[in-house]
Amino acid sequence: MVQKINNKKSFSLKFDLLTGLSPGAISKKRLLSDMKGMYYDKDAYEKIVVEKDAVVYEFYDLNINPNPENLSFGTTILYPGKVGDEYYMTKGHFHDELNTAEIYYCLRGFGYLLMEDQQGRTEIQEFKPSISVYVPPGFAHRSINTSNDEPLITFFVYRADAGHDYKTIEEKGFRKLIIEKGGQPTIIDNPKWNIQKTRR
Ligand code: S6P
Ligand code: ZN
Repeated sequence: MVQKINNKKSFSLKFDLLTGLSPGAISKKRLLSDMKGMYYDKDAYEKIVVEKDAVVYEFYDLNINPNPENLSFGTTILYPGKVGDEYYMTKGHFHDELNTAEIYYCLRGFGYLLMEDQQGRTEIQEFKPSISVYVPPGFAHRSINTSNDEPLITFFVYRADAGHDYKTIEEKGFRKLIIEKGGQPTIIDNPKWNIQKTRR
């Protein structure tokens, strides 16, 4: 949406249960080329991005006034696919306002929400239709689609002034990854996790 949403007025917005898309808002798209450095298999990434710069996911970032009393919400549509043996995923981020939580609700598909705090504690919750997930304050979060053929569609709600810190994850990555091994989603230690750099 181009205009700031007036938080003194109610409004409603449709999100399609099958596609996750909203006819009333404009989604932000992240292509493979926007994901440089996020996948651990650099060679597989370089190869696939040249072949076809596919859309990995799209999501809504409504223009809600960023005040602590307001909430922002929308859907994320994470398409199925892999880079090497690593499933399509969102970039993942901490909130700038670190102590703000978030709620996800899975509308369609299968996957995981990977979470990690600054002390290195990892939390992983499974996504399947009708499951809601609470992201505690202070945890970076990344969605991962483990289906071969179905989009992972989630609805999210968070404090409108939370802000997004992408830099930390771009520089360090998550400590854990979820990859396909023997046909199954498998949690591994991130071989590229960068212990040298600290947040902020
Ligand atoms: C916002 C919330 C989601 C993500 C979206 C895309 O706090 O967690 O809307 O923005 O799933 O992921 P990312 O990591 O690219 O923002
Ligand atoms: Zn978030």
